[in-house]
Amino acid sequence: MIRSAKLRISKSSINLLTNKRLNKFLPLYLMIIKSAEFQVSNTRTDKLPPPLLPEYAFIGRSNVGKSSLINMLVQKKGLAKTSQTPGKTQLINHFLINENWQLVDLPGYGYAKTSRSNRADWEKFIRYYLRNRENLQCVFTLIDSRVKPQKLDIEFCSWLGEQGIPFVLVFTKADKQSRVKSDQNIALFKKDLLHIFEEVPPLFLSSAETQDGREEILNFINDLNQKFRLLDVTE
Ligand SMILES: Nc1nc2c(ncn2[C@@H]2O[C@H](COP(=O)(O)OP(=O)(O)OP(=O)(O)O)[C@@H](O)[C@H]2O)c(=O)[nH]1
Ligand SMILES: [Mg+2]
Repeated sequence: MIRSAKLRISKSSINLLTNKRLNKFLPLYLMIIKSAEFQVSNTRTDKLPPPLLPEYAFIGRSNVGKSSLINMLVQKKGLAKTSQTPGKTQLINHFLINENWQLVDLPGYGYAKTSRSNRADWEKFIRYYLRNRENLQCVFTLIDSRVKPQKLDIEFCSWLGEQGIPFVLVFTKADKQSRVKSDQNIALFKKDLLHIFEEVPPLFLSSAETQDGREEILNFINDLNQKFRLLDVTE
């Protein structure tokens, strides 16, 4: 049994962020995005930007909406390339936000048209990045809110937990069905995770269309940014 998603933030702040009732009493100041720039694309982990700024990686099945969510968060359409065809993002793409933190768009997993050896390469490369990136503060694991829990997603969360990699869940494309339907799928997903984890990580419901979830996700990132210390990296 994996204890928790081991977030490097205090438990109380997780509760505040995820408890809707308490949220009402939080001073809601939204992080302002002043700049969002493409930095670099990589197929190799030894060419990544130096690990000096807090970093957040977006991962999930092909087509789940990783690139769209990044664009929605920073309000810059076309910054991360999106496509109706799965498998668009093939590289590790770094974006510099407000000149003091980084978003990372990762290739999707479970892309059926990729050959088995390509998939194996993907696995090695991405898993190496996730395990070894010193400044990675949190992995945003995206799940399609329209579907029932998928084995691949659960296995991936389980692997993150085993590795002690901090992660949260973002259920995407909320605009595509009713809130009730999304909530049902989220509840099923939580139930499956509770077979593996003692508690579920923080989760968000989002839509790149309606911008739902933007405020909550940016507040969450802002909170972790405040806690980032370069010392953590060099220790
Ligand atoms: N209605 C709706 N469509 C979305 C949303 N998010 C993404 N899409 C659409 O879903 C498709 C895939 O979006 P992407 O952002 O490219 O997905 P991705 O996860 O980056 O895909 P890969 O890079 O191929 O792994 C595009 O046609 C998007 O317009 C959303 O919240 N609502
Ligand atoms: Mg993409």
